[in-house]
Amino acid sequence: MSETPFIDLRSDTVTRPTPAMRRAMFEAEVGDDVYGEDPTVNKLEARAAEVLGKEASLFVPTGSMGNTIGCKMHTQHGQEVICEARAHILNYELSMLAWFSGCLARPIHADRGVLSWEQIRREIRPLGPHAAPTGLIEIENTNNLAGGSVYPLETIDEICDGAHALGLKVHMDGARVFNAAAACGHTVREIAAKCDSVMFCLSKGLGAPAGSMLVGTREAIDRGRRLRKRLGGGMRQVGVLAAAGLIALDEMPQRLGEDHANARLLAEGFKQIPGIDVDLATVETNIVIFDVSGTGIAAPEISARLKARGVLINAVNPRLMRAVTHFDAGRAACETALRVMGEVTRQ
Ligand code: TLP
Repeated sequence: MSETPFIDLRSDTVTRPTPAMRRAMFEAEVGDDVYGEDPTVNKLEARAAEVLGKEASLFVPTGSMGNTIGCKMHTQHGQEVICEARAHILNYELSMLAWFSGCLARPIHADRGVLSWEQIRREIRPLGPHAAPTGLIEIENTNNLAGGSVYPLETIDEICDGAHALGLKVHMDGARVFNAAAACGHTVREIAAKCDSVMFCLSKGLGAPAGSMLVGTREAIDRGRRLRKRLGGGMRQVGVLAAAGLIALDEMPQRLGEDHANARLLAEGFKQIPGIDVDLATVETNIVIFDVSGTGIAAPEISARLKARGVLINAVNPRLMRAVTHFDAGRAACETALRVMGEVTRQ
């Protein structure tokens, strides 16, 4: 396996498949998944549904496609989707919510990125002479750009109960729901229990080379399967990827605590560097969002200086940067990144 010369903290998407995944991919039994004949995909879909406690699941190439399908399957054109202001569906999916589902995002800013039912309830709109009706509530757990924050289980249940009482569905962007589970001490099954659909990524902290899952009722997933085909996501002999996904799902969640400990190490270390500020209370999982404005150096410039010394950390905007821990950047790599950060901000 070739080694990257960089310490790459840009995202947990950069993880490379483990030797066990590569072996499983090599040996995978495959068939045409558009005909429902790929045994490894079928096994992965059954396993994901079981782990999340839902009737069915769908293997999709990316988290973005999973969210696109999840939003589309619960909504109609001309509706609004309530989400948090930093939501991935609003900020990082090329407006697919508008483009494909014909819906408008109704963003609400929440401290720490965790919406409460009370905040959501105030923004729910019935169809009127001026207002488009609310069609769906979307919650992101963990909330990526809020620093990987975690929804407490009671908050999720309260949001789902409130939404369901009004006839509304809840889709969870659970790209990192296994990180949420590791941090809050509940199972992903408990977290997903009341949500109508959950998308989660195999390709982030769980380490698969590609792929995400969308889980929900059999009826919703049957609809989702047709939407996936419309989007060009019918992938044929894709058991080669599902084989890695099965290992990601069953063997990788147990180690996410290490990533969380490394994120804390980074956050505490960054905080000691003059001019860098981190709210340690926001660091619950594997993401650290930190403010470099006190250094007097713009975040993209810091990013460039780090890169010149072999460390990759992206700027979110001129003040903020985001570091994400994962199994390809362990404790020693994080310690080096801290040292280099100290050096480049002193320059
Ligand atoms: N997030 C990526 C970037 O797109 C920002 C990252 O590096 O974190 N939901 C959430 C919460 C995500 O963080 C991401 C990816 C997705 C959905 C989309 O997943 P992919 O990249 O598989 O389409």
